[in-house]
Amino acid sequence: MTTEHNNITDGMHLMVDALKANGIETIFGVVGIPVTDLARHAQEAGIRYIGFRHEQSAGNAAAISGFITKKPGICLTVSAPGFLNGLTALACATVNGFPMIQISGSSDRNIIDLQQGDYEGLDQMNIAKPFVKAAYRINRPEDIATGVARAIRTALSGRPGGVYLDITTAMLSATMDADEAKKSLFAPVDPSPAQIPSDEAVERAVKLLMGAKKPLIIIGKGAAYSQADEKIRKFVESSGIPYLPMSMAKGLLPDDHPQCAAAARGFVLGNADVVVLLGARLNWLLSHGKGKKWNPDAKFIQLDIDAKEIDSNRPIAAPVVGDIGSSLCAILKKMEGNTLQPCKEWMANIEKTKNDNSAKMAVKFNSTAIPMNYFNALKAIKDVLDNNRDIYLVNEGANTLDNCRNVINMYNPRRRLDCGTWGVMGIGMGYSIAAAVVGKRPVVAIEGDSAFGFSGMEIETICRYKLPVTIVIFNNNGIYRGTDKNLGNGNDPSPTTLTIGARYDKMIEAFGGASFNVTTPEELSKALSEGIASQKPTLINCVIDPAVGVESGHIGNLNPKSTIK
Ligand code: ADP
Ligand code: TZD
Ligand code: MG
Repeated sequence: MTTEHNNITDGMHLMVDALKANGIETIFGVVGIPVTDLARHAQEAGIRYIGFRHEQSAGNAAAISGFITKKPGICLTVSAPGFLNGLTALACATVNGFPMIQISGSSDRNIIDLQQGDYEGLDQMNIAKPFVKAAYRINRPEDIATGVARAIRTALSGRPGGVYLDITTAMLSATMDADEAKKSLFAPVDPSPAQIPSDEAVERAVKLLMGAKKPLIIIGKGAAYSQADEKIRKFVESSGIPYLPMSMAKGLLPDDHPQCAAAARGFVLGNADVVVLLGARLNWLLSHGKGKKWNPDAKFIQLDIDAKEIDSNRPIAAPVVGDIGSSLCAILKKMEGNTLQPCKEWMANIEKTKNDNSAKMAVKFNSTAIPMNYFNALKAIKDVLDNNRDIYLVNEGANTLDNCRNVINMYNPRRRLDCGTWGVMGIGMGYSIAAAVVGKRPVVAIEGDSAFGFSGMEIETICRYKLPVTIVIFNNNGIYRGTDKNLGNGNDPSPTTLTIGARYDKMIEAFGGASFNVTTPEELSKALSEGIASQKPTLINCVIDPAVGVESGHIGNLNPKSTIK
């Protein structure tokens, strides 16, 4: 409800009313000039406001809440530095295809445009443009409803992404007749319309698929985002085709599904003759579909909402441009009555490879090494999480990321939240907070010690809002490992080295959270179980052998090494 005085309202109140009219339930942000009162009034109006310690984490929270809920996540920032701090997360949302709106207060246009030096003055809208789907500015309260509606439709439609919404200081305090203001409010109709693929495209795809001997489905986070879970399951199961989940698509079908080929990844990529891409880009995460990992003769069927994505890295034999739900519906219909028989030898070879690789993994799991390595530590976590399938898993780091992704099974859709397309560090605490707040379930964050440092101060936010987040820090004293030497003569630590033997668990004690320092799988298992069951902020410092990490984790091939020693 607008707080009305003499039947007058102002930009701030009307902004809140417009967000409410659009079903926005949560704002993530950091306040200051000129948006403090806006946050106050949002809270007053029943929108949940989560105040962070740094805008990047607030932005990350907004971005991932967009992925989880299929509604734009809202990040509120102050002008110039606050805006810029949030911008990394906004750019990241765009790159990942998560719907997010960064709403930022901005300084006096007249002063900015003449570069006369305003308090926190910056031409924010123009700076945001290259990083977002669109940037809009609202200059008058009369335009608030339209500005908010356009931001929402832009964030959600087609390939989702980041939108920047600039709200000027002058607009926030400008007044307007309250009745007119109320009348101006609206929510956009069908902001994310179904995109139906053409009949020819579907026909072409099904024809190619029916001729496949060694078919493979790759499920990406676009498919996870689309929430077409039942159709995806039906497509996979009725076709009998093996599938690979990309990282954030894990759990769309349970990772222990008999058709899951994750444990035979190299084999299936190297040998598949027809590959169906379901909301997954052929970007670096799939070696661009080229090189020694891939069968050079593979043909591709690509289901994507964004026509520009097709042929980006390899020619696509059968593009199906549409939303995943509509496209799969049409494909399933066309496949009715046709039985696809992936060749028996293909299925048997995948099974054999999976079994061989699982046996190798079991040997690693059985390691009794102390200090723990990644595998006996992750095995302890795996056993606990197999009994807590409902949780959100947040994960970042290098070795901590790659090994965790491979070891920990997911059983539910959109529950694995990680570094995503950019492999960015610093998403950990923002993602955890959003998962707890909008996902309304306990969260377990598995963090490299370096990765954690990028957003570590947000443990205060986690404690302040009493969120059910258990953070496990894989503490190996550094970036990739903790044993590197300074190549020079000085006494400084090497570039990859962090504090040896740091006790991250002590940090959360300052804010009233529970803390554990663990050195064995048994201690880790107990602490993690307790943390999850308590539903209270918990931080576990998990001591990992500083020598076992690999430089750059699984992407060492992308890391240029000096040739002159
Ligand atoms: P991953 O990293 O899991 O491989 P990507 O982020 O690279 O996944 O790819 C996701 C793809 O999904 C993007 O190309 C995006 O355009 C597409 N996409 C997003 N939402 C939908 C949707 N609802 N229907 C179809 N495709 C979608
Ligand atoms: N800065 C940002 C924003 N993103 C990045 N990805 C990096 C820097 C570079 N980087 C990685 O790619 S992984 C990583 C950094 C700094 C940290 C790895 O160390 P960790 O994990 O402690 O988190 P492991 O288990 O020690 O490998
Ligand atoms: Mg580390």
